[in-house]
Amino acid sequence: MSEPSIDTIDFNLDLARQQIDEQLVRFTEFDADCPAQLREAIRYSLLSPGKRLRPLLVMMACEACGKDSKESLPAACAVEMIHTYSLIHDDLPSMDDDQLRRGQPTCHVKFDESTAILAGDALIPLAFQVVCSEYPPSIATPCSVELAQACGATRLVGGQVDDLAQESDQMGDLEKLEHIHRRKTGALLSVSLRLGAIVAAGSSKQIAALEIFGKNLGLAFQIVDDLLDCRGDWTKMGKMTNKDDGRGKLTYPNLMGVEQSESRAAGLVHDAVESLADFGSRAEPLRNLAKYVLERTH
Ligand code: GRG
Repeated sequence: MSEPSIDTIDFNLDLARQQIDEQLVRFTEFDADCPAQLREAIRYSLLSPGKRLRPLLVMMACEACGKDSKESLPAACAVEMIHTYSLIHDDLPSMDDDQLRRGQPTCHVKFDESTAILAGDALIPLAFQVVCSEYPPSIATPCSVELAQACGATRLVGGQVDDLAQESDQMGDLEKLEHIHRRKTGALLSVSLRLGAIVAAGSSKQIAALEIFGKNLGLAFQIVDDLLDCRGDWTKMGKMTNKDDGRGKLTYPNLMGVEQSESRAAGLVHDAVESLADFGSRAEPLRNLAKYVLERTH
């Protein structure tokens, strides 16, 4: 395959975010059997101004593997649905008990707790419905299996369980911290890349390279998240900051200090970018996104 010109790989972030949001609106129209408040709560959380990092990773991985990113929009939306459910549930009083998310009141504060739980619940089957109804079985089946694994008991949910347990235990080391993050944060970032590659029929070599990219990017993302929490400006973050320290949480800055955390994150992003060497210019958007993860302020 010939290398695309710089014009064809010029990934327009605003346009991609607009395409994602248009599809999220379309997928949450629901028929009259959906109670109005449930529909409102789902849309309130799903369409709120998040960074859309995971759907962008799906689209960029698809582009890197040689297909038009638009083809990966349903898979991209499915990952954002799972991510949004996890945020709604993470914010609940029984978990993180947060009042603010993406710059607005959390779902249970805006509506009520049972509506928030059920809005999160409804997003999970919706994600699989979208994948299975928008793709032929040859794509829908592997995407569904990958997504189910990433959000199941050994990964997203398992990571969350261990993270909650660790809060009351307060003993831990780097190995334990990374084991939690590889599942709680890393699983959805990694599966985003894999889904993009599956939609584009990427080779196993390409998928392996994206896997390394995702692992390094996931940890870097989490280190930056911890750093933003300890020095963050909540008006930029759109959620309360300085929460981790107050609860004696196991974080990178608490374990290795701010400076070492910063250089670890930079090293991981460097390694992530290196892993994409074989993709040529088609992976430029992914490289830029990795650099953004390091520099982000929210
Ligand atoms: C409830 C099963 C379950 C899991 C919750 C997502 C999660 C697991 C917890 C959120 C708490 C947290 C700080 C997680 C680590 C980093 C993270 C996932 C931040 C949120 O992702 P962003 O920054 O959010 O991409 P936006 O709002 O931009 O989409």
